[in-house]
Amino acid sequence: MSGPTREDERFMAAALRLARRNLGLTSTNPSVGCVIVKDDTIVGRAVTAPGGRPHAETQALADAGEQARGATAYVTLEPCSHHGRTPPCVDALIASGIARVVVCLLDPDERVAGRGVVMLRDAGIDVDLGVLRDEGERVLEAYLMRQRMKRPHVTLKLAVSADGMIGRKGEGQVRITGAVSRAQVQVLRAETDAILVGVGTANADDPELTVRLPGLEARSPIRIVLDRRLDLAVESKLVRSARAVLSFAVADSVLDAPAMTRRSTLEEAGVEVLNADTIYDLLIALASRGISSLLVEGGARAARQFLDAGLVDRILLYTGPATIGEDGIRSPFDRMTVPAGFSLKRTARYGNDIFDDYERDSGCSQA
Ligand code: AOF
Ligand code: ZN
Repeated sequence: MSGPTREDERFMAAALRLARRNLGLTSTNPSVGCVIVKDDTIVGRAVTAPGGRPHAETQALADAGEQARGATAYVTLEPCSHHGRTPPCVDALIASGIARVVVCLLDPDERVAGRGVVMLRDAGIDVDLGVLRDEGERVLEAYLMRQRMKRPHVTLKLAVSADGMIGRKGEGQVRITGAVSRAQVQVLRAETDAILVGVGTANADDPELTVRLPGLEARSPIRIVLDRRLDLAVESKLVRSARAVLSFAVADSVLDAPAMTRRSTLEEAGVEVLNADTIYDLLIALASRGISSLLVEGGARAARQFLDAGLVDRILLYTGPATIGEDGIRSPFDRMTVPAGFSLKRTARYGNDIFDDYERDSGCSQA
């Protein structure tokens, strides 16, 4: 048999579906999906385990057992060829007697980068590449961004009222969107490595930034506060829970004496303080800590800083039905004034809210 078929797309779609399951749980490793198919039937399947190991292929092979002999493996990322913390998946595939491997994307990791495919072919295994590549790029966008650009993939999420406000001055959290949108955001949080808010929002809203959908609580991401002078309130929920959920405050590299004192207080409470003078520096620091995806949740100033730096890859805009009026805090943009360089990919209705998903145009990629 040679060349990918419609059947291949079906099984790769299944592997991509599996890969989505552990997004946000496997960093620094990508979440990879693998299905093993014999006589048009799935006989083994797996996704990269939480924490990143074992890899998908070895688990799927174990699932398939003897049935792997002569079968086809569908993997969303090129199988690894390196001895990392686990032996190479390529060796396991060869040893299993697999006849063919269908790969969605090559692995840009310099330890792999095409070697996995070469080794499989050298062992006499048929390999097909690039099946459902566009969808694969989407599922693995965070991993690919960190590998290629050495920074995390950045999603900006904004909830805006019908009159373009993100909150009310002097007030804590204002409900702008309905229950369906809010549940969506919880899933988004669960699938991301880290969430960021500005210190203004942190102190005004006192958010927890955890995942509160029953069953997904354990998937709460790392929390980050952009806080140049370390004004984060020590009694905030974020600081009080810092020992349970890893939390960073991002400060200027040069601080005056009072800020240094606040730094010690925050550190004693379990908050890690990162120094970064620009958004780009921050992203590089986060990538070096293995963070591949970052969700920026506001407020207006933090959103603006990321947009001004040209470091937003995707915008998720939720527009609620109510108006806030004169005492509102204006959003950096609304549906009518989305920044240049972004294209609408999808619009949906969630209850009374409108959801718009924008992606940065390729070619506008910066830093
Ligand atoms: C696979 N299957 O399911 C995943 C892969 O630190 P290690 O040894 O776990 O290696 C991490 C690298 O392995 C990672 O950068 C990426 O190249 C690959 N991830 N490979 O064959 C998998 N998650
Ligand atoms: Zn592997």
